[in-house]
Amino acid sequence: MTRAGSSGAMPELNGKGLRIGIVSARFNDHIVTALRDGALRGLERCGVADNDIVEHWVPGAFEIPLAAITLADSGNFDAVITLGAVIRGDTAHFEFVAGECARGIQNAQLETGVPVMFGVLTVDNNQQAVDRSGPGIDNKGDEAAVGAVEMALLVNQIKSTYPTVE
Ligand code: INI
Repeated sequence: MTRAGSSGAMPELNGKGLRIGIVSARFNDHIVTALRDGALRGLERCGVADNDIVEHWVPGAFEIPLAAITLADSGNFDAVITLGAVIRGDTAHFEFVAGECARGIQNAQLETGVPVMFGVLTVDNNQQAVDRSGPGIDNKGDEAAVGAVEMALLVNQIKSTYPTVE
């Protein structure tokens, strides 16, 4: 039987014309810079133009949600990618920083209807962060970027297929 909609297979992603915002947290910037490089590689692979990418930095992961929801709410972006690294060994308030960051990012996409990707590492130690921010495909920034393109295309397709009924 043929049904409308997408299949479970990974779709061909053409990000040409998509406008993408990136919010990166400076805390643990040796890791976050590698996530950001991965995100840019992922976007380039998907055909997103350099000119269509806007980057903003915030002090730490706790500040990511406000910047992300402000970008998403502006109407200028098809998706927002958030990047950060919360490392348990570095902080006694890991649960608060990581939890509020994740909650705020989910809230940002649900409140605005714009995909906001969670490219924030929440790990026990520096080595786990290094392992997830490598120069190849093992990079959560790259993964978030490809996910941003997939979600932006999906949301745009759903909106154009099923325009809001007044
Ligand atoms: N911010 C991070 O992005 N990662 C961390 O590991 C971290 N630690 O360890 O505390 C961290 N803290 C700062 C926090 O995000 C805020 O910037 C700060 O509390 C000011 O609001």
